[in-house]
Amino acid sequence: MPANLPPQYFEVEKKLKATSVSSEKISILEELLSIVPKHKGTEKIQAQLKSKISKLKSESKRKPLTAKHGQEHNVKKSGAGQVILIGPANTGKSSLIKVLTNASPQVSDYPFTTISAYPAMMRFENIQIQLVDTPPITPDYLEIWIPELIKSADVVMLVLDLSSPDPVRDFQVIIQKLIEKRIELIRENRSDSSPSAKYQKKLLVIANKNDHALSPDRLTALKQYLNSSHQLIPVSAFQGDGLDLLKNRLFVMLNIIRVYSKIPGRKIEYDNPFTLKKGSTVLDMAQAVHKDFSHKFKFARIWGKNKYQGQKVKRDYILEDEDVIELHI
Ligand SMILES: Nc1nc2c(ncn2[C@@H]2O[C@H](COP(=O)(O)OP(=O)(O)O)[C@@H](O)[C@H]2O)c(=O)[nH]1
Ligand SMILES: [Mg+2]
Repeated sequence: MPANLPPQYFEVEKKLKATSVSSEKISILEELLSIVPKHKGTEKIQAQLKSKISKLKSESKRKPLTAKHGQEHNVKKSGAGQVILIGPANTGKSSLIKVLTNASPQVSDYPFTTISAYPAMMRFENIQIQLVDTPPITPDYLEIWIPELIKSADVVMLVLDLSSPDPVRDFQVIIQKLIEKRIELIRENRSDSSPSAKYQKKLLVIANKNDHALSPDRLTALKQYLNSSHQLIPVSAFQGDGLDLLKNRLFVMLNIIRVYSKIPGRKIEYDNPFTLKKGSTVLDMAQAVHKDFSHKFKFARIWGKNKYQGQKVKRDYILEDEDVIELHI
């Protein structure tokens, strides 16, 4: 049976030859796979595309994933979670990274000052959260690797600018650009995705430059537009307003808990918690402490909120944020 590929397929295929960056190749191959009509005649092509994608993906996993001078834009994950900052040009993404972390990315009035992915660590209470700065997304330009970074991030922070004439329009442009890449930014994890979206990511909207003279009206318009469909926090990187709330929100959105390991006769290391997914059990904690502990585990004692202190618990006990666990093996 003939494959009958649409002309669009061959257009996209040309882009494949133009790049040597594996994350871009993966993205193009996925696009080709979505274009190929799904019938018997194209089964072989579909299988070839899928095998190329999985080969590239496993290769890129083996490589050291650091942001190298504009070549690979994969960022090695670090800390308790990864948050990617995206948005139009000059909204203050790099300025926010600067005030939230110890890093010093370049800040300027010119668009495209940030040209690569730039990771930096933000302290929240006793944990570190990774923030990743990115170049701007504009109506005509979206770096091919940004959607890839979004797909692997835990949370997306979209930074808007209250000194821009129309922040609502700015928001719509970014959402639309990502929908074209089949990425839907949502308030919380939802199962009812829109039919065209393949990837969903949790979104926090930040309205920066809340210090600007015209910001109140623009903030009102943005609030009305987003309504309850997205979480919005007004901030000012200049004045520091809203930054504590921002950090708290990110922590909640990462869906993690901090658990401390107690070893009899030793001090509890409150500044060095284990971070686990919400819903994790005592057994997950045992595994995090040492991979052999899950086999040897007998019982645990627990200290924390809303429980008998030192209570004996079994392996399937569900942990809460800031619980202290003494493992008995
Ligand atoms: N008024 C005001 N200006 C800001 C604020 N944050 C950043 N800017 C300015 O906005 C411009 C762009 O900032 P930058 O961080 O480079 O934006 P990016 O392109 O999104 O990374 C610079 O001139 C900053 O000084 C803020 O909170 N208030
Ligand atoms: Mg920047």
